[in-house]
Amino acid sequence: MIKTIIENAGDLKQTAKKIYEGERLTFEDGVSLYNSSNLPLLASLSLFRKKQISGNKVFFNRNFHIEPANICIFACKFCSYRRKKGDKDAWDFDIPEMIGICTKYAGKGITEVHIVGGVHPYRDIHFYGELIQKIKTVLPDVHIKGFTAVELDYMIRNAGYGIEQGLRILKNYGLNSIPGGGAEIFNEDIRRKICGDKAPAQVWLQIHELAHNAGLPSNASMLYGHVETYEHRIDHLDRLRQLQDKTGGFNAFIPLKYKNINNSMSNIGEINTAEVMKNFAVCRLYLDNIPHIKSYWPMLGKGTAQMALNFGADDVDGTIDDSTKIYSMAGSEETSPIMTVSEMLKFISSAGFTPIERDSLYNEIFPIME
Ligand code: V47
Ligand code: SF4
Repeated sequence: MIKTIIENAGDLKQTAKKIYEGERLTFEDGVSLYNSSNLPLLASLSLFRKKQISGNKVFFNRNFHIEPANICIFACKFCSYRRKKGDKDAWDFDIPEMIGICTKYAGKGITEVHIVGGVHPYRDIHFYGELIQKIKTVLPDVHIKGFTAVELDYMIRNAGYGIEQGLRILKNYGLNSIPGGGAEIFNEDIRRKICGDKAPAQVWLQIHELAHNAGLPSNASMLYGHVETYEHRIDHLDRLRQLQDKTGGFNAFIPLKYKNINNSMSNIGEINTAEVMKNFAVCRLYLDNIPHIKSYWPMLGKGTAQMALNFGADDVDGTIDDSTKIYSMAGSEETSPIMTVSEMLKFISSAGFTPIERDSLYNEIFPIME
């Protein structure tokens, strides 16, 4: 079977051979995978690799999001979420309001709260530190995965600390890990075009490196399908792969497909599903040292998210409970993303995989309580 696949891989024969032999792909291999339109081959290669890493398992967790504010000092062109203070659909929660949200989850088996919002003009790490501390009084066992590197950079500097010290302070408040957002595309020219005012690539990478060194694991992401080329994507994956070689601190990678509703780049169309699947496959194959690839269903929609499990993804994120607006505001078909655990089990098993509940560090949770 493997021999036949390699023999029939045409121009990708050498790359396919490397994948089956466990050899690291080069930049050129990555670009040639992207340039191929042989989707069945990309599916077999990436599924082969996924199965080496996680067998037939697909992971999910029980989580909800807190989005503290959608006001932001930056103006990323792809963002459909940011509002000016005073706009009728702007929000800016104080700590009691956010603790009120958490209280309704007490005793419900939630293992993770994901906190990401706009880069707030005057909140600093002590505000978010107090939030973290208070969440843990309401949900003592919950894992707090919070704040993109871009949010961290601003909130830490705003309080007058260096990044290393700021991360230590947040860890002492109870922060457990860092989500993957804010990475966008690392290439400097493209970053300047789509989000010129936000923290540059080297700051994003440095914050994740310092976080890993401080014992805070993290995720990574890539916003793709806008004005970048395949070479820019491989450059992005390559910088992540190099950092992971150094620290081993990334748990999961999330490819974030650009959604084009209600933002300043809406004139750019969205890429099609075949391109989304190709991207999952290439990310799985190129990032040979990041264990999990996340098919983020609130953004992709359930059908596409299931399909991506055949192109290397082994995680679908969580139950969400209709607690995030980032993607519905950008045009996702999941306008109120929510899945019960029973729905989650069917969602994964009907795609042909074995659902596994996990905690935020990918420890498996048994038995699964529906
Ligand atoms: O950084 C914003 C992206 C990210 C759009 O770590 C958009 O488990 C597509 O951090 N089209 C934030 N993407 C989301 C994030 C995240 C999401 C899921 C899982 C995890 C994790 C982290 O959302 C931003 C940006 O890259 N984004 N607008 C848009 N129009
Ligand atoms: Fe602000 Fe994040 Fe939107 Fe950029 S993507 S404008 S940093 S909320």
